[in-house]
Amino acid sequence: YSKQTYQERAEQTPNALTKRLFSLMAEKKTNLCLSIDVTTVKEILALADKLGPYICVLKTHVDIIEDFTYSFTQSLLELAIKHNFLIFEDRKFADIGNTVKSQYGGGIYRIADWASITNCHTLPGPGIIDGLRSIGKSRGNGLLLLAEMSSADNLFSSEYTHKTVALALENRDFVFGFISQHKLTDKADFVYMTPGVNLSTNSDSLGQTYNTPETAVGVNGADVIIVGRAIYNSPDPVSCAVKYRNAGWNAYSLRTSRL
Ligand code: UP6
Repeated sequence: YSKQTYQERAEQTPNALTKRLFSLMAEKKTNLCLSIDVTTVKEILALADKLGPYICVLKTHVDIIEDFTYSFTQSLLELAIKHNFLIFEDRKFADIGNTVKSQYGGGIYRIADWASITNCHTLPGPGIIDGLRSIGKSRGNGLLLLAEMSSADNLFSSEYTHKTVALALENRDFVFGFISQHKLTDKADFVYMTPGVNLSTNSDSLGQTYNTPETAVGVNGADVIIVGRAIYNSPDPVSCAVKYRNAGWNAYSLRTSRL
């Protein structure tokens, strides 16, 4: 699949969410996901409105917002429609099926009602996927499995990653891809989203490690690059987002070129 274009994959996939994502990526010519890890509603909405035209996915950590109210999610959904991007709540669920059901569908956040994408760890076993599916599938949402992480000295082993891929293959009605550092299988057309992307530094002071868009997309086979601080901390987030969008798109164009 790494040589196929997003458009071709949109046409071939039976999964409606994958189809929607690849289609809008092809249409907007962007494989950039903005990780919007700022902590006030005002900042998030302003950035989402300005950067919306250049991104395919907006990734949130809703539990870091200081002044969260549920109406924020409705404003974000309006921007998602206006600019044609998907919303991904990076919740990294990690509990038993019965608990994640309540965490995903309920509480003050009601994540399943506004985020068409969320993710989970597979450490607890398949029950976590079943719990999330029981809330999300009927809403047309999809799940990404954490198969690898960007942080230094993480405890993900290759065996754990392989078992996570096997779980994804067994649950393709709801699992449509991975958070990973590499493309992991040719067996199905999954979406690979890769965090830890930065053009100007290799690491932060708390264990984050970074690759360039060229490495993530061109060498490691990512479909979507996830970029946070490099963009929202820059003095000019719009031109910075354009820079990452172009870098990600160029790497993809080279990867899929058949010349
Ligand atoms: N994230 C990672 N690495 C992973 C999984 N998720 O960095 O393996 C998330 C972080 C953050 C974003 O929670 O929201 O991706 C990366 O942000 P940054 O670009 O500012 O480092």
